Amino acid sequence: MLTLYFSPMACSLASRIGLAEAGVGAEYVNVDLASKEMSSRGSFLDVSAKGKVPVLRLEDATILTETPAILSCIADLAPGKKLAPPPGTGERYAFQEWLSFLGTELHKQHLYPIYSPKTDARVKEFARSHIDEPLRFLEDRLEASRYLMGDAFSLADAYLVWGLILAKRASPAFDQYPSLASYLARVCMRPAVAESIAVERTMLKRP
Ligand SMILES: N[C@@H](CCC(=O)N[C@@H](CS)C(=O)NCC(=O)O)C(=O)O
Repeated sequence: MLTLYFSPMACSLASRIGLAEAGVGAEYVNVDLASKEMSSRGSFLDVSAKGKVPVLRLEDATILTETPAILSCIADLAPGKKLAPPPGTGERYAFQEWLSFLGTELHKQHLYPIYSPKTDARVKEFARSHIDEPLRFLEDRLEASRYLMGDAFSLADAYLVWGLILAKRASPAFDQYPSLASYLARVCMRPAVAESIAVERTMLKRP
């Protein structure tokens, strides 16, 4: 059985969506990111010295970190679902291109500093006031294309949908991006996406 280490509504949501879209069962372990503790399961740092979610533990006990690697792995576990282009094809490099863009240009440059308790106010403000750059690029792409990879949903979209949920809250200018807004609404209607978001939102509401 796979294990996904996650924190509710953190970037690990993309991996939960990936597993749900792939129809791959997993055990889910909730990590407290502040203390790095997992309730009654010890220190998360013993699972991954990086101390960041997501972590995917594979059947053979291999520990996989980094969202682009985890999403690629999940897609390859269920090739029939076509959640990523086959390895070794030119399209697969385009898929990796999107995962890298989302990870470096949107997630780590903007969403992470905006939402992390570790960043100070000036850094947060800089990240917030410059988030329109990647959002504009994504808006142009999704004005021309139904999904990041074209006509078909891929796990790059699983990463983007998480990013847009957070970006929508962070950017006062989000309503300037009609294609992103309609893409977000459309992708959130996919049953696997809707269910994954609902599960994690419920956890946040618990006392
Ligand atoms: N490079 C990692 C980044 C993962 C990451 O930043 N995770 C955040 C949650 S969105 C985290 O665990 N933060 C806790 C911390 O930084 O201590 C990836 O692509 O998965």
